[in-house]
Amino acid sequence: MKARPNQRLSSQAMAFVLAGGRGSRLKELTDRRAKPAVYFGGKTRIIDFALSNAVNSGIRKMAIATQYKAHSLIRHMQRGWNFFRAERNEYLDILPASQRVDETKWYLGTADAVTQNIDIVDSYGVKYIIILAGDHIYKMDYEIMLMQHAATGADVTIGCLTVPKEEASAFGVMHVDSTGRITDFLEKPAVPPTIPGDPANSLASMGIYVFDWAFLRDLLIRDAEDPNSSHDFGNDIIPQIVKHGKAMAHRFAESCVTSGLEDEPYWRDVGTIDAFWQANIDLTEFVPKLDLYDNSWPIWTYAELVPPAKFIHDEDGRRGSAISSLISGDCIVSGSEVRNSLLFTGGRTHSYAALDHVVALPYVDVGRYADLSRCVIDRGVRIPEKLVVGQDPVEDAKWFRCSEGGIVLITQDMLDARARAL
Ligand code: ADQ
Ligand code: ADP
Repeated sequence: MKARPNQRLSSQAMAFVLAGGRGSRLKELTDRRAKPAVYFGGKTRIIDFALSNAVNSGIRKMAIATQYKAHSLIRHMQRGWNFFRAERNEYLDILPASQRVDETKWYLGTADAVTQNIDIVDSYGVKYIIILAGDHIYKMDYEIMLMQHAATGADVTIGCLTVPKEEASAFGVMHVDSTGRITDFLEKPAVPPTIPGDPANSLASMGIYVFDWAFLRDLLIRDAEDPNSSHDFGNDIIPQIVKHGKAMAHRFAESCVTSGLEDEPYWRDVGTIDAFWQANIDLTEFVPKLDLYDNSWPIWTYAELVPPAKFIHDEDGRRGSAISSLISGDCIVSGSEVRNSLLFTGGRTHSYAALDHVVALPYVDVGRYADLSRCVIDRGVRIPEKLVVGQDPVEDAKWFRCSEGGIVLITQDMLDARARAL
């Protein structure tokens, strides 16, 4: 592609979104949908954050690699992300595993997901490729990362952030020199090295990578022939470049300051029930760290055309309100008290019900006198009258899934089993 002066680098870049992982730590929430398709924040899904970041950064070419339980994700993409126009040189391709090769095979690893689609990426004619995970909650301007990549002439530029040492084993952990060059990279080390001079923290990879496509293309072709490779970015591709090439770190905290998007860097892998619940509840804070109301950086999604949320009082005329809560369209809060909670689209709460610190996914119906706290309720669940959750951990554990952090996950299957047993 011929670059014109003053052109944003994002117009010469594509985003390749990895959305194929199982996300098994979200338990029953990912029984029927892939983690990127899980609902988050009242009306969006997790993948909307990475895709919105890309669109808001000016990227108009995207590919999304899916494999595990992709139906819900693909349906969401078709409904909400269908505004790319080929006649304006905009593309969004959904790339399910085993569509592109002769033999039936899954994507072996994250790098293989790109390798199997080299011809599609070629067809976009881009100079840069940015690899993203479809399962993180954050706001980030990728143009700033592209500019750093182009300015330093790096082989790869990796988004990174500071994490407490105790959590660092879940990440790729790196050392950088004073110029920001990565001198060492360990994928998910059992004993994570810490930042020199900061023994409590490690520098972790966000799993976001910028490459020149020509460079990555060559590397992937060689990697595909390597019998010792697991064809994964974190395990194979990145360590190899750190050793033999030039890998640079792009610090998320600095990027936030430059872009002005967030006062305090906010990035979450909502990979467990506890983390998922907490990140949703974070949004109910007086001033949440993640601002969903910033019109300059909208989180795009598929939104159903629904009537406004409605609040009506009970027979005594007393209850019927929500406070410190996010209430989506088509919700009816009827004679109940909702606090510090999220009701996603189509939620119904009936008289004398009380909800506190509850994350209720779309079309949840809470029966009269139910008393729920610190729980996540799956889509479409009908909570029976008088159900009490969040007060007696032993009772909760009899019927529902209780997380390490004491959050209760409720699905319809669990409620049906309970109804049969009682
Ligand atoms: P993980 O998140 O553990 O570590 P991985 O499980 O490979 O890495 O998932 C990365 C992304 O790829 C996820 O969005 C997942 O859904 C998707 N994915 C996984 N397997 C796939 C496959 N076979 N085909 C298509 N998509 C797939 C990575 C890096 C670490 C880094 C963390 C940050 O390896 O170095 O610290 O991300 O979260
Ligand atoms: P979504 O996550 O797309 O909003 P659901 O939670 O309703 O929708 O369903 C997720 C996926 O599981 C969809 O692909 C849907 O077709 C499928 N599904 C929904 N309900 C059931 C069910 N009771 N049994 C099996 N599959 C289902």
